[in-house]
Amino acid sequence: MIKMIKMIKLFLLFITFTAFLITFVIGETWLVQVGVGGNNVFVPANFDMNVGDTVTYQFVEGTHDVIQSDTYGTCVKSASPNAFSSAKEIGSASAPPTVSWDLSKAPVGQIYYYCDVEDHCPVDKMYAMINVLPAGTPPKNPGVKASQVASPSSSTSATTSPSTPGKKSISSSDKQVSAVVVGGAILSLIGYFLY
Ligand SMILES: [Cu+2]
Repeated sequence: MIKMIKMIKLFLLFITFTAFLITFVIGETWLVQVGVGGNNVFVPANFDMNVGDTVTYQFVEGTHDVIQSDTYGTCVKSASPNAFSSAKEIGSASAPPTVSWDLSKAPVGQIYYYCDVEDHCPVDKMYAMINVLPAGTPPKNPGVKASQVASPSSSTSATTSPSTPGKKSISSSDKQVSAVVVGGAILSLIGYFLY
């Protein structure tokens, strides 16, 4: 009977630690599509995420880039020495190039960026923002999770519906999850022996 209770305790500890690690160690990856429908746009142009998350830009049409700015709607590169800027990417609906912006060290607050190709920013208002929330704060205006979007080869239009369940990419994210499960198990065992 005592063994049974210990087993249940161990299981609960395992669940707790795993949930904790998933929430705070693995950041989410958010997808922003660039040039959707041949327009000079970032989609979505405004969303909430948490500290530790990453944003992946998928260039689906036209030629664009991603340049960080210091204020919203300005077409001038940020003065920060670590300001983010991507190369100019040529969009493709069937095999879109992607650029990832690691915001794992971004402070809580708003991050602004724009496209500096031709007059996309001043004329077509090709600028956008990300609202970075503290870890654990649920986003009120969540973006599109990269894992929710079907792979480009299986989608028929350039505008992929965010609600499409899509295929999960079996790659580094799954390895990360298994690492977390192993970590959770180790921590649970430590907890088990401490009791
Ligand atoms: Cu552009």
